[in-house]
Amino acid sequence: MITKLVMATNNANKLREAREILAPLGIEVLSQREAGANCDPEENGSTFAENALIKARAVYEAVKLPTIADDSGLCVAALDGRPGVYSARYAPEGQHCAKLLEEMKDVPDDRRTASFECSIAYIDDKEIKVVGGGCIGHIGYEQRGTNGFGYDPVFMVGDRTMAELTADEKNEISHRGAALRGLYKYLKERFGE
Ligand code: ITT
Repeated sequence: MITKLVMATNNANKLREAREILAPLGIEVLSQREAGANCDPEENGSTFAENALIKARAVYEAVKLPTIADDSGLCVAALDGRPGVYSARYAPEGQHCAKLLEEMKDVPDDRRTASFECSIAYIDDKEIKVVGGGCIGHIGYEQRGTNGFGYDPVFMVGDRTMAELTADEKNEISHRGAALRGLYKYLKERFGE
């Protein structure tokens, strides 16, 4: 079984969550910086999978070690799936939740469904694999909680926001947790125990 992966990301929260989820499975995650890469390729794909591949390829070419990349975002039904692949670019830093709440202010309870989506691309010297995960919830009316990052304070699962969950609770149900567990299954099938 593989024991080390490089993660192609500049997002420290994604890196932390990937480490929390993969460490108990015996996989150490190095940041791209720790692996000696400094990449920030243009994410011009039209799907999460395409963008994950763009990021994974860029870092793999630099480090030539098994590499993963996460592309993820929030899809809101009432907004026809926006912000989707534009989730990071939806608003200036720190203003994403406020902008979303403003856009959703007249949307009634039964039309506030949303999902977090995540694609993880894996590349090594022989194979490329993309796995995905999703998490369904709804958009609240105010920001609540201080855990997590990004849209977590407005994304409700049941009666709590994702930012009110502990790290373990989030990882158990999150889009990223689901995708990384899919990656682990693939790696196990390929490399054995
Ligand atoms: P890298 O491309 O360097 O990995 P990024 O933050 O730019 O980092 P993305 O392009 O994949 O990542 O954008 C994803 C955005 O979607 C991210 O900035 C968050 O705003 C949001 N997002 C993704 N996963 C999330 C999560 O678990 N909780 C809250 N928001 C999330």
